[in-house]
Amino acid sequence: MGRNLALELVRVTETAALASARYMGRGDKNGADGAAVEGMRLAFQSIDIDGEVVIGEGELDEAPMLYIGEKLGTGKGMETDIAVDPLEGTSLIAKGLPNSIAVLAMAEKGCLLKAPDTYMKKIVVGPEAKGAIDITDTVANNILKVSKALDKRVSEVTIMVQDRERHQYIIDEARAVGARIKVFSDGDIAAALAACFEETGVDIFMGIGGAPEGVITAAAVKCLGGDMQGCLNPLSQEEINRCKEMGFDEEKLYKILLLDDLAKGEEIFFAATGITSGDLLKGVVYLKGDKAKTHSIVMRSKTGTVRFVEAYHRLDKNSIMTNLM
Ligand code: VTB
Ligand code: MG
Ligand code: MG
Repeated sequence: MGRNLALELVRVTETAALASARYMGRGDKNGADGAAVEGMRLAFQSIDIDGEVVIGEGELDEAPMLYIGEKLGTGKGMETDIAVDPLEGTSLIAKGLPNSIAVLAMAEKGCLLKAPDTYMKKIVVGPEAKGAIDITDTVANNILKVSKALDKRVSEVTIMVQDRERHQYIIDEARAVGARIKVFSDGDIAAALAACFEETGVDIFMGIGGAPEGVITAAAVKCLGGDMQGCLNPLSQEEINRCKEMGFDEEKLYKILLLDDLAKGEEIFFAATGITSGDLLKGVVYLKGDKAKTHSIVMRSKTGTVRFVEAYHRLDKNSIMTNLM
């Protein structure tokens, strides 16, 4: 039963990617996001799960689709928690920049952290550096420990950081120890994924981004055997209130979240499809004759299988796509 699910899920992210890729460079964030959300929701309808969105597009009153608490799937099958980001990187697609993806994670009911919509401080490394990170330690010490674990010179260790003022201290410390730095404008799930694959040349992802994105990232890291730590990082009183409303009281609010606090259990699934080409995934390409090509990753924690799926789609034969065009 569980075995088939991972491959089913990739059809969901493919559909979201195909729907939103049409908006590349058109300056229309909302149009791109809406198309991805609708594509994802339609594709979920035929999957045999009794799923519930735990991380989605907001509360019911904010979003008509893929809202937190929405039921997904046919209702037959495994009870699951689902975390979705149908278009991760709305400004990337709107501007025609790299690294936007359609992404989702699924686990057994109760196994994905119900994270508030606030910031989270995160650090991620791949399997070879598992155990070498400590979010409470300095940037420099983390780099030094990872360099040792990877048997690389510090000058060869590359850390990936989102281009934001709030990350200047990371850049300063990384420069001071002599590490390489790769900056990205948006999309920290894709950046964290890149850190889990040696061939991308990215060794550490670090920074403050969305907490919901942090949970989806954790699911991927679990599947890949990498390591991650997080800590909620609300930046305003309003965000602190939002955390409290979701059960993160004073004591829990600044607790260090280990991988299993973010995503736990036996069965974790992760699927992502590139929308615009990035470090790991190629973007959607439209081909002659009403066809399109997608590039995805799909993983299952129980077996540790990681698949890259290159798919050729006949858009004219896909009822969801013809409806969305
Ligand atoms: C983060 C990150 C996302 O937006 O949420 C970021 O996790 C928001 O940061 O991947 P700012 O508020 O500084 O823009 C993304 O990069 C894209 O949704
Ligand atoms: Mg999104
Ligand atoms: Mg996002």
